Amino acid sequence: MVETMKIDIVSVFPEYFEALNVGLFGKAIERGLLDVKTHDLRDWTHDVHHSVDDTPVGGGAGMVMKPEVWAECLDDLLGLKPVEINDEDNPATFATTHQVADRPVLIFPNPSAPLFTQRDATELSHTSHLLFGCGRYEGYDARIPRYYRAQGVDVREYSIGDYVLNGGEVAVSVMLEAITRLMPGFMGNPDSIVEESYTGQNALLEHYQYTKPAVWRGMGVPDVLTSGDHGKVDRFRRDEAIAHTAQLRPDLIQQLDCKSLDKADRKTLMSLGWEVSGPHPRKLDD
Ligand code: 6GU
Repeated sequence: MVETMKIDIVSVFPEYFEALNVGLFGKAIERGLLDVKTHDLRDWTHDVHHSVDDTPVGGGAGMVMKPEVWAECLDDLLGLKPVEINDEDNPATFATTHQVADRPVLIFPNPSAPLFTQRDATELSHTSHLLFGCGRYEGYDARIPRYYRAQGVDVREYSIGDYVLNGGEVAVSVMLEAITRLMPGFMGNPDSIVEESYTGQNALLEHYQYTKPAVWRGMGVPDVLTSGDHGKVDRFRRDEAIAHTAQLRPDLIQQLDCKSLDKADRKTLMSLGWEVSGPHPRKLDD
């Protein structure tokens, strides 16, 4: 028996998520691994204009999504009754607790929130019920995540990168894909997950990949890859991954645990100007 992950997505553009029916994600829905429901936030409005936003308190440009509409929607989806809460006990904060129990996780995409990483995706891939609330316009009333956190819901807010999108829909698609592909049984070949960039504690960017022909338009592939010596191939790829990462993402090298590096890893890093005798690698001044 497969364990189904329930996914609710609330948006003012639910049709955006029709694209989820294609590819591996669509297959996972067909196979019952995912139970995806999209909801139109405007279904929870009561006024003739179906308005979901209002002007910001304190002034300023743009519009902010209203708490009442969101709360009616989220109460329905979470099976909660409205309550008055003691506001002092519930400060505005980005939650940093990371514990997945068998309770729903409510996720709000937010460009001003902490970055969504592979670690978050891995953790959330074990959740049985994910609920995504897509904000539009300038964002949503900050009391919404605070309220549901106070109700015992595991509320997360995430940004997917340092750039601004018009709304949360694209960010939710990104997070959903990153999360669900890590579910047991999602991928045809689970091995392909293991070697990827950003996997595990010791994240490195991947080495270059080549396929046949060995010479294409005059361009060859590194000899070692056709040598048949698997040990040498592994070492070559590992060194290439370390070199790429050191060049493009020195922040990832700095996070490596030196104890997890073998002798050849250390030698490679030292040749690139890194010191590896402390707990984490440290770039020596050039
Ligand atoms: Cl999560 N939302 C929006 N609107 N823009 C973003 C983002 C999220 N992450 C990066 N840019």
